[in-house]
Amino acid sequence: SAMLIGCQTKVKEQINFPPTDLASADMIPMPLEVVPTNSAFGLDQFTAIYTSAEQTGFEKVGSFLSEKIKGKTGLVIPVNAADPGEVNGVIYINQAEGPDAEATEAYELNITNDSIIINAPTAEAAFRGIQTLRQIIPEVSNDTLAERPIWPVPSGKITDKPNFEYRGSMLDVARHFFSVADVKKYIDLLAYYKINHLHLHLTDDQGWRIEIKSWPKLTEVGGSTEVGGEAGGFFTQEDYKEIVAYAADHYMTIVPEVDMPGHTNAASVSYPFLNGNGKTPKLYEGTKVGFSTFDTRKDTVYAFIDDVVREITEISPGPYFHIGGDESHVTKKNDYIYFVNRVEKIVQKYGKRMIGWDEVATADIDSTSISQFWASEENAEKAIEKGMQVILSPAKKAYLDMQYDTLSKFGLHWAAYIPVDTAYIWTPESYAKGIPREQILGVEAPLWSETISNIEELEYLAFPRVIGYSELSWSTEENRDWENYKVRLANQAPFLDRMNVKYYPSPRIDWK
Ligand code: TNX
Repeated sequence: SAMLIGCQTKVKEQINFPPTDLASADMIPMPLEVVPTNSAFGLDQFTAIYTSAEQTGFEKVGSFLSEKIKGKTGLVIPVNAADPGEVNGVIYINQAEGPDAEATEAYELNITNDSIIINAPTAEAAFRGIQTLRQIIPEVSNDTLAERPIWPVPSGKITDKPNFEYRGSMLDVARHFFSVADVKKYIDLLAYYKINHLHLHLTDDQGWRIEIKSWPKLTEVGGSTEVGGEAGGFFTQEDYKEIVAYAADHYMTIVPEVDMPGHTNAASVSYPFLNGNGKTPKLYEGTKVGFSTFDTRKDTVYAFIDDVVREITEISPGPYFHIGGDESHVTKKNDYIYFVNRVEKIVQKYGKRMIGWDEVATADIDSTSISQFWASEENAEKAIEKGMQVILSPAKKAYLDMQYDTLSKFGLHWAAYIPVDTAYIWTPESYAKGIPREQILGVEAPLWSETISNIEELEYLAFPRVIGYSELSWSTEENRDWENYKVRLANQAPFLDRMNVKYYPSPRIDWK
């Protein structure tokens, strides 16, 4: 429970708040249940935050909230202050068992005139809850209610939990490299919408972007260029750890991907024994796919992969390791199956669950491995038969690198044009006939980077569509509605502007 040591709460003054409606507040993703009570909590300079004890992680969540309130309102709100001075309203962030013992991200938010109480079983759940709170703090203060500015937070009760446990986006740092700062900015934005996984596509034909200490040429040589021929770049292991830690502070898991046996030209340029065709390939700056492969019948290739998986898993606390496995068009079918089976064992040896693009389900893999559906329903059905869980990333609906329309400055359109409504209007629960709800781990929106090379271009393709995928993965089917969503989306503009996000101003949205 919250501590209130030495806190002098003065008698609450009566403020006549204009009526509010919590149910129509601009929350994305839409919470499970919202019961408005039509009044408000007056957030102001006399508000204080109190949390459950520091060792539970709750105090850190309180500090995060305080920092974000400062960024939005300029208010400096103390956290667990023994002597906070005059206090006229409290935000409590409490550790409390919810009704659903299995829902580690479920929280309740109770907003009255006197207090805001967040009850959550874990700091992770509290973190999800404070994102909701951030979203319902008005963008501007009301300066007519009292002598001081007040941000009236609409009152009522929210009961919330995610529909899917895996809510993700992928960033391809291989075709074009993106800096640690870029990745952190993307994490900030995704976390605001309760996305909890960031999949990093770390290697491809055009570049190897993660330092492997036992194989230094991977980055020295294989990381030196990118699509278009500019200098590439790579994450040192220290950089990567910084990203992992930053993600953890946002209750987000990094999912590392090393794409193989195809998409491996950069690795084979660095160490030519890997491809087995006796030729030393050249660095590749184009955008074709499907021309490279590892030699799947050489033990030294698996020794190499063992080192790579070991070094990356050592600095990846999350449960997953993604082996790619897509578009291995020049690997013979039997070789591909043999390869995936062997690499799955290496991933498991290092204590991780393997994820692969949907083709991996053609191998004889374990039910604990995960198939990422992008194109083939046939492969998805194979995964389902094997009892595997599936992450939904259908290219026609969820690929962030698809152009919005024929006028889009960036992006491809091999799968579809995906305007903002098309991106939102589909049902993960029933998208593919053969994939039952129980075997869907979640939804991920991949951003491939053949056509984008900096954060502004990244933002143009990801925003606003990725905001919709957050709702598709967090909110229940009955709580999702395009007409309702598009109004809430329009009202994200002040936040996106404040965060300096160069989103695509889709003409289908009446931006605020
Ligand atoms: C297909 S989707 C790919 C990527 C490309 C992408 C471009 C998948 C598993 N492979 O190699 O970047 O299309 O949209």
